[in-house]
Amino acid sequence: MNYPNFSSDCKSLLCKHLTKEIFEELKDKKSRYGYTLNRLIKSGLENPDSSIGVYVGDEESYEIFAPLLNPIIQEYHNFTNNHKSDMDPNHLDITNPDPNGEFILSTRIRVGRNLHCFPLGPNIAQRERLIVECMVSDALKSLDGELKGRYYPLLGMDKETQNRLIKDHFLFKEGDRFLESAGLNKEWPEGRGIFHNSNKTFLVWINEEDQLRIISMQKGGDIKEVFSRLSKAVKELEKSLKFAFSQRLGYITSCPTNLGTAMRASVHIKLPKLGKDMQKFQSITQKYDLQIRGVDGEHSQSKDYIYDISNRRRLGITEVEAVKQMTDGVQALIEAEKSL
Ligand code: ADP
Ligand code: ILO
Repeated sequence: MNYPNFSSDCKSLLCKHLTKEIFEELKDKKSRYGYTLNRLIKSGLENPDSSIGVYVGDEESYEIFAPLLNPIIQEYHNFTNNHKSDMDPNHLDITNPDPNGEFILSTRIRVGRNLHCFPLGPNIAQRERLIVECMVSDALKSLDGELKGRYYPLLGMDKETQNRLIKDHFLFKEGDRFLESAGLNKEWPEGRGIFHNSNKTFLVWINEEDQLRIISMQKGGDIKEVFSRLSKAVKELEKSLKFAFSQRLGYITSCPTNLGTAMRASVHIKLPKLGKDMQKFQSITQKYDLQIRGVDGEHSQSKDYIYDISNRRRLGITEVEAVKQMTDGVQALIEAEKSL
């Protein structure tokens, strides 16, 4: 493998941080599960419009390829060391930023998790993926009360049901080209699926970008209630599943942007006036370190001035702090919208 030919307009953190020296240092390294530099950077090379450009195949690769990954982690999270966790909803001092339901359509908080002792999705074998599906769907059977639900494998799900779940924002999309290049779509749809309770306020995606995406969501802006449900569910699942975690990087995920809390707390919010003044809009999101996504998730466009607003940073910040920061930012956006 030769040093890649990055185009001059490449903006990914991969092309910024993969110097010739680092490339030479890492090009022949391999993790115990067989992950290589070639595979680490494949998605970024095949998708030159990537913003990050790497997917990690196992926990050990975060150490082996640290000369490339650490600067990427540092730049994305502004932090590299010693994750702190706090998922105690009693520590979350917030109120609903939109009590009259004028702006916030829905709230969703998810965390990514992967099982200890397994390679991550980009490097998992077909059989191992099936074992993960079995272990996680079994663990989910023990949930009761509000969290009680059923697992629906993607294999065998009819297209109409699948498309409706995607359209209603409950299920992951199919055929993401970034994940495809990283090897995350291999043997699709086998081993993938969704668990949810009857009113779809608690959901778990199995074997998408991470082995678990644990999700709490509901209509409106009661962010604390959404967080409390998520916190309870994670605690329950930890009784039967051991998640990959390191003191330095927090919860281990296949994309370095998700390390640490692995949490993305978002609202879908309608902001027609701010949507016409992107400079003002972005000055507020930058101040609170928030990310603006389209209404159908990452790499989608906003429709009817509805935006997905979430915390950008996940490492070096606790879960409670991330949710608080998102809530404060959303409050500021609502005030700005009202003042226009
Ligand atoms: P993730 O959050 O898991 O990183 P995406 O950005 O692709 O991934 O979002 C996944 C799905 O969740 C998409 O359908 C998206 O529209 C939906 N979603 C995200 N935030 C909210 C929200 N606050 N309310 C309703 N749906 C949401
Ligand atoms: N690999 C894509 C997406 C990066 C961040 N999003 C995730 C983790 N889904 C890119 O480099 O733009």
